[in-house]
Amino acid sequence: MQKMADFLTPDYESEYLNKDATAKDLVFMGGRASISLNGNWNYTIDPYDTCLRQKWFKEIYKDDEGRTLPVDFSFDTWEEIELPCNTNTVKPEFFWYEGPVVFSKTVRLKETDLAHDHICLRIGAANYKCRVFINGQYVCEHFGGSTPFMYDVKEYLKEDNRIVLVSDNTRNRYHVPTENTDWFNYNGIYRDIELVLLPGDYIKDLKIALVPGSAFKKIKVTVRTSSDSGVVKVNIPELNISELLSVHNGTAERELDASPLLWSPESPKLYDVTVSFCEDTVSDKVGFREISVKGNDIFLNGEKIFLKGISVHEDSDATGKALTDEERMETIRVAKELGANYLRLAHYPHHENMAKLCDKEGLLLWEEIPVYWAIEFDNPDTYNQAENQLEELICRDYNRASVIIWSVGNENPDTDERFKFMSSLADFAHKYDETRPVSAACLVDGKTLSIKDRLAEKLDIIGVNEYMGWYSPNFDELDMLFKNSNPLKPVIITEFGADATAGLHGTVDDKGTEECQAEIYRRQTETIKNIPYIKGMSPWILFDFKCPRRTSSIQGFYNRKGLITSDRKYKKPAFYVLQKFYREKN
Ligand code: GCB
Repeated sequence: MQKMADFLTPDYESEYLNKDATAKDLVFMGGRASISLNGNWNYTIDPYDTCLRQKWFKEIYKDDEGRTLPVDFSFDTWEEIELPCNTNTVKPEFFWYEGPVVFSKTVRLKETDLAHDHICLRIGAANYKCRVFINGQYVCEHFGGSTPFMYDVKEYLKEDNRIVLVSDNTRNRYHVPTENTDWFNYNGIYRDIELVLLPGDYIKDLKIALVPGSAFKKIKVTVRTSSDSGVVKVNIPELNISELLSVHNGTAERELDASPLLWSPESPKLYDVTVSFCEDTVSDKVGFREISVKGNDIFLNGEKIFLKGISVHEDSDATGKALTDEERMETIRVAKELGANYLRLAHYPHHENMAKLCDKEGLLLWEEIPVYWAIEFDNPDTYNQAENQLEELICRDYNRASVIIWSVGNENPDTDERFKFMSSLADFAHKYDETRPVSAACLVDGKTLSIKDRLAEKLDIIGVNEYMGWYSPNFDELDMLFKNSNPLKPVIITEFGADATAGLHGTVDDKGTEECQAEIYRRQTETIKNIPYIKGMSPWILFDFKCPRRTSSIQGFYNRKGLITSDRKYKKPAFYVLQKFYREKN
């Protein structure tokens, strides 16, 4: 009967929409014990969402009278897949697959594991919706394809467990991002999966940073705890800091006197920080630096800085979005070879290790949430998804010195609904993090050919995407754009660029050739260098990347605006034009 009912219930999804894992469920991760669930899982694509419709996770193999029923799944004999990964990259026939994928794993836990008061499932990222089932029960869902989620699953666990995950990358108008993007919508569970073991009283969150305007002499520590009161111990041995802070209403907060060596790209000094509360201890490696904005300038540690950057997607021919640390290090190395001190991580939160590696290697970062192009700005649910992703991102990366700017979106139409939506996000970012400027990559105002966007009043730094010489063929408009503008805040040219197919040659006027791309970089940099209010740039983009919208015979489903080919092997001539510009900028 149950199987009869499932296809008679069109609204099968509604019962899974009531238990969201949100930013409020995230727990600080540094130095924590956990059980990795990476590795082999059984899986199937499930194009008709039958796992949710028929409730496969309940594993009903017999009817009430003990007779064997036919089933449409076989958790333990499905093919194996090694998670994390993008399902699209494991088989050529899955490349264009968009829809639910079901993963199953049996997990044996020791008595000592189960003795922990809290056991949280943490998934670094699953695109876009992910539903979790443990031992036949629905546990939670998460919306948002690039931020981590966590949920206390202790009550569902026993010694032998079956965990079923359903991730679904079906694009949807009301999601963030929406249906239409200029990048590939990879499927699957593509960042780490783990069970995090926590004691009864534990540290929920640790934020630590230099106090803005304290002449680099004060460090503010904020610790949120699971219980209302108690004492938190903060240790930074290299700074001779060992302090006890009392917890009131679940928060301990203090400004500590200190004179740390300041973190910068030239000297990325990190300090070991340890915080304890009851039986719980967490740790982090933290750099102390101040990023600020005044007039048209950006300051790092009180000194004016020009952000010599390049934009990057999280995409690789080999691994899709499930990049390895080696690939991330390669990106950092190549950016440094380019002469960059800064990366724009476009257009969504990249893996948390990227910011950790940039902390260590000394690169500044712009981090962004995928409020991209025209999304449903008038939909409160869409807003909640965007704000939750922003909170998850800030919560994850607050302690990363490399991260200097939060971006609340990219190229959005200047409508009233969008103004309200993105103003609220900017206000949220300011409230949640008082130490970092907020920005967004805005469109040029086509009517006045100037930098003019109502959102600018809510931003500390104005990002501008302009494609003079490419989408706007008249290059002379670039001069006019800058002459027509008088921004009262620093401007970063968050994008300019041009496609170039490696090996395609012609004159500088032949679109798509290496020569044309190099010429556009030459003219752009020549113009930008004379504009006093431009304080940084992140041209589009370091590597060619996969993109379903790009179907011409020379694109072949790739956006070819990279300075380097997607296999990361060939540097186009524009790479060297930008390298020369950045070297001379010193
Ligand atoms: C843009 C977008 C970026 C695209 C790029 C392009 O303005 O922000 O996501 O990939 O242009 O190549 O058209």
